[in-house]
Amino acid sequence: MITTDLFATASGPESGDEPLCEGAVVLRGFALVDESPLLQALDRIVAQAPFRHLVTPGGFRMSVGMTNAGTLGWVSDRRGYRYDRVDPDSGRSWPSMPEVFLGLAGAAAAQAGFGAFVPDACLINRYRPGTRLTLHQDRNEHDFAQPIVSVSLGIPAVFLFGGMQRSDRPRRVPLAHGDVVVWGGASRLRYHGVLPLKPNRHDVLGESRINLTFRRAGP
Ligand code: MD6
Ligand code: FE
Repeated sequence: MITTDLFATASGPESGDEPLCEGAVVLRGFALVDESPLLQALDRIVAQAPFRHLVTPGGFRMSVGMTNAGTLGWVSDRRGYRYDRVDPDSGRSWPSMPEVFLGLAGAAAAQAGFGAFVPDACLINRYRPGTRLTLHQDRNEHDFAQPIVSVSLGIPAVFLFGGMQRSDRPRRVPLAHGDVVVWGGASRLRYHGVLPLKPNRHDVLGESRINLTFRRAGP
């Protein structure tokens, strides 16, 4: 049978999609089509709001470097985790959400079956070889009916995809440059993390992995 898939990018699943669980899917290479505008937008954001190592409420400095774009940014300090309109390092608003970010996040969410996703926050994580992210839940957002769209750039990492309890043994999901994970519905509150990165180098991003996580944080 001959089929033409003219509207495949509009929404709905495609054959290269890898379901992880109900509500979670890996879209292999989905961000590659936007690679250079994404990287340019990232440079602009980092020039205005450089990566920094936040302190957890327990007093530990995070090994992941973080910054944000959008009206709300995720922050951590001795008082707790929260979203804030203001970058605590500069006292100014976070850099605005680039159009290419909004378009990519909306298209990925639609392909995963979550329509009308308009993120107001993009948390940007930078990992170096050896950097890890311990198992956690994302629960500082207002509405858990909204998915999260996670874009991997740079050197590869192994994503840990766990259950509803921290003690549930996680699956290991390799993520490469351009891969996108969409995460919502029944999976929205699953524990997850990132194994320590192996030494590696990416042509454009050097010895780093950049993860963009798009959220609808506010109402
Ligand atoms: C990372 N990602 O991949 C960290 N959270 O660097 C996350 O913590 C995350 O990728 C919620 C949903 C998707 C994610
Ligand atoms: Fe997370």
